[in-house]
Amino acid sequence: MEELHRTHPMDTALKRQVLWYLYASFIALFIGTSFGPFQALEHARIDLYPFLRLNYYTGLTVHGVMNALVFTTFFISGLLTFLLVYGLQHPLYSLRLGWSAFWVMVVGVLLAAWSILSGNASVLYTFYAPMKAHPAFYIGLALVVVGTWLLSMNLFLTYRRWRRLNPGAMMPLLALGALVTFVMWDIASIGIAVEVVVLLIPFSLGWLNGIDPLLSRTLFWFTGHPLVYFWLLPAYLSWYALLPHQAGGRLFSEPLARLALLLFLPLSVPVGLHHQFTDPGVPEVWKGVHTFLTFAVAVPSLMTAFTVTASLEDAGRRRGGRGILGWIAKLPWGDPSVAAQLLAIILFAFGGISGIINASYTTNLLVHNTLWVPGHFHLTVATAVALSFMGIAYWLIPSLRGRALWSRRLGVVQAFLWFAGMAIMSRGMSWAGLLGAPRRTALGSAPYRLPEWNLPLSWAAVGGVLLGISAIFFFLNIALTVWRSREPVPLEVPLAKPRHEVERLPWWLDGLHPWIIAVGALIAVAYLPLLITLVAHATLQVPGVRVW
Ligand code: HAS
Repeated sequence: MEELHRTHPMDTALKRQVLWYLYASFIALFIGTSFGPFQALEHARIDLYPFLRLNYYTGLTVHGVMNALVFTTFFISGLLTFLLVYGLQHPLYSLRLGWSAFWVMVVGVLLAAWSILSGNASVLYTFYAPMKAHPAFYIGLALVVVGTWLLSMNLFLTYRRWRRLNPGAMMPLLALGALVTFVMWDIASIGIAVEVVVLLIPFSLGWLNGIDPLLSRTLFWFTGHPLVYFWLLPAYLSWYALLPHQAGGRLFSEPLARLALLLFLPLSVPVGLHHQFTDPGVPEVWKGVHTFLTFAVAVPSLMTAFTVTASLEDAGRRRGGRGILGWIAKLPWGDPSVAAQLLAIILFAFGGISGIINASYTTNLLVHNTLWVPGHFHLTVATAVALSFMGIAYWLIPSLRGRALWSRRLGVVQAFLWFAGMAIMSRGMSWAGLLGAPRRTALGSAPYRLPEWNLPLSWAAVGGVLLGISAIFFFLNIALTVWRSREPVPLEVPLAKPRHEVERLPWWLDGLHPWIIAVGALIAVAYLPLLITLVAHATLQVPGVRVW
């Protein structure tokens, strides 16, 4: 029997703070996912938006902002605070700073939500200029970013104090994963901070005559692509450091896990131009450099596919699995936390492959701005990330509250339903995209709608409804765990042991400094010349538009 790792004997105060981050994330997810079935049904010509007195584009903005930006950010902030403190076995530097970050983010979200729901910011979650939203939308999003910076400061200060007390000690894997995620995010978010503070807020307040759409999009994607790894890395950390133990096995290789996580630091950032292949005004050479680097950033994910599968195979064989694939059936599929994460991993294989298709310049021209792209990102952020986070919530919320999950069976059903719904919906979207159906469009009422889109769009609608039911099961289970569950459980963190204990590591696998220098160098080579040219030629003259 593996030793169960008990948390640092500190704080109910820390637990409360982490729980509030998680609760806030679930409120955002609840609002965001509620709009999902409306989106999918609209595509099948069942438009329920008039009943809400909203339109498709407002609904899509709420859906994208609440799910992709707010749910993820709050969940990651809570989870990584907890994992860093647990990993270091060292108290958080400042609970007050943690709460300040929380409230700054909450105020930001309320401002952005008000501007969207009042019909003043239906600009979708990418808020491309020259669309012009109410200033409250941009100020709100800026506050959310400031909140993440405060939170990362707290994590870095915690680490620094631990390091002073433990000179020479190896940085635990959980802490390494948490710090890599936030260092990468802090560097990446500079792009969006400059875009919002220097361009969009003055633009929306009428202080600028107009905007330069190319400069603003380029700054957006400087942050926009690494953002997807900000979402993904906490899920990877769970797949590497926790899931193997939950499944009954060990981490296949800790050095390989560290190398994969660290590689994301330099490789995540200088790839944003793969979202701008069709933008005139970006020279081909930079698109080529970013294509190369996009293929490079798939490498740590391919390493993850290998290491995580090997760890799970170890678990399945220790549980009596035989033959080439017999170990898969022996994994504990009846554990909702494990089932959710395994299903997330399986669908991520398809999400990753579709990402590589997107990254190829010639095939990107075929799929860009079509429904293929939402087909891709519902397998990545809405499955690999969101379903993994649900799986993590199934052990973390009971552990933090000291009360058992209300229903394990409902959790397993919910995970399978999410898997099925997403597989069907994403297949429908990708199929329609290949037939030319555009994304970000109310297709139900589009006059150019082609008859051959009907079948795939009805697949998307069926998948969307299954996802809606799965979401209801998830929220029900969590709400009943919080309000009704009485069975006591101890705080246990399912930390996986490596197959081979690591006593010493090369210095470059035990610290972030060389990797931070590498990210600076890569940005200087792959982004700086383009950004300097765009700034030098910026013409802030395109007037704002309100297309909704
Ligand atoms: Fe992406 C667009 C390229 C990964 C999210 N992506 C998007 C957008 C989002 C998004 C939200 O190059 C839309 C943005 C918008 O609104 O315009 N993406 C990639 C590439 C990867 C990739 C190359 N994307 C992600 C992840 C996301 C995400 C991760 C969220 C978390 N993406 C693109 C491109 C576009 C794009 C273009 C622009 C498209 C356009 O034209 O607009 C790679 O990082 C993927 C690497 C992953 C793999 C898979 C590894 C597999 C694993 C599991 C294996 C499982 C096994 C089974 C073996 C190579 C780890 C195990 C067995 C068991 C029993 C469990």
